[in-house]
Amino acid sequence: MLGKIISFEGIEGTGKSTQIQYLRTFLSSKDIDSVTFREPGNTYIGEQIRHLLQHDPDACNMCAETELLLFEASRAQLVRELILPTIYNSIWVICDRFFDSSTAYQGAARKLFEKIVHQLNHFAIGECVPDLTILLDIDVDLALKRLQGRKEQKDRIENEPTEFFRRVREKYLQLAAEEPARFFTVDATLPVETIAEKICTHVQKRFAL
Ligand code: Z5A
Repeated sequence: MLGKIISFEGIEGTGKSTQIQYLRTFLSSKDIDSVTFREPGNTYIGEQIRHLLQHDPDACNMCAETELLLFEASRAQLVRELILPTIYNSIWVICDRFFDSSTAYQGAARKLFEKIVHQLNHFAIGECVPDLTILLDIDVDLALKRLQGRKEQKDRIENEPTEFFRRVREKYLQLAAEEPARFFTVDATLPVETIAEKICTHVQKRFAL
């Protein structure tokens, strides 16, 4: 049987990485092997693109169209090099962001033409649509506050104004409302363990584990 694909989405600092760890522990308790992939990245090509997109100071003049195409290029490589072989091996894939990020960040926040973003997303992923997408939702100011203590320097996208992240959040909520069968939205202001319990209970029911 094919492994499932579960993606996590949300603005920065919503707790995606934290919750992915809890979900993998839960899956493991059900004897399900899983791997996590983060976007952009994982493949050699994807990691080079990640550096260009986020950390290369010489790429700070990147235009929105280039940004979108680079995210899609990293995604196309990830799907074919790692995600498909993994699910064909009956291993579940947990994606720390996937194509909904491009819809929210490049489509809604950068205001690129939505139809083009949609077409490029589908060109990059092919048939590889997640079985479930978990949206961790939080007020933008609260999420930014959580990240204030971080030591690392802010990357190119993190330096965008608060309004940019408000548009991202709004788009995510709209996507979740439009596709209730795929999305499960959780209030990310709850305590870590409560969120994990909600997610694991949903996954257990959704996939009859
Ligand atoms: N991007 C894009 O524009 N288009 C695309 O198509 C794709 C991505 C795929 C990737 O960022 C950037 O690329 C991202 C979107 C853009 N840019 N922005 N902004 P990344 O991979 O470097 O990081 P991230 O995905 O945005 O997430 P993150 O910074 O790693 O945060 P997180 O994983 O959601 O949260 P966390 O690390 O688990 O938790 C953050 C902190 O909150 C930490 O101190 C936790 O201990 C704390 N935390 C977690 N949960 C809680 C609860 N429940 N209560 C209190 N505190 C909590």
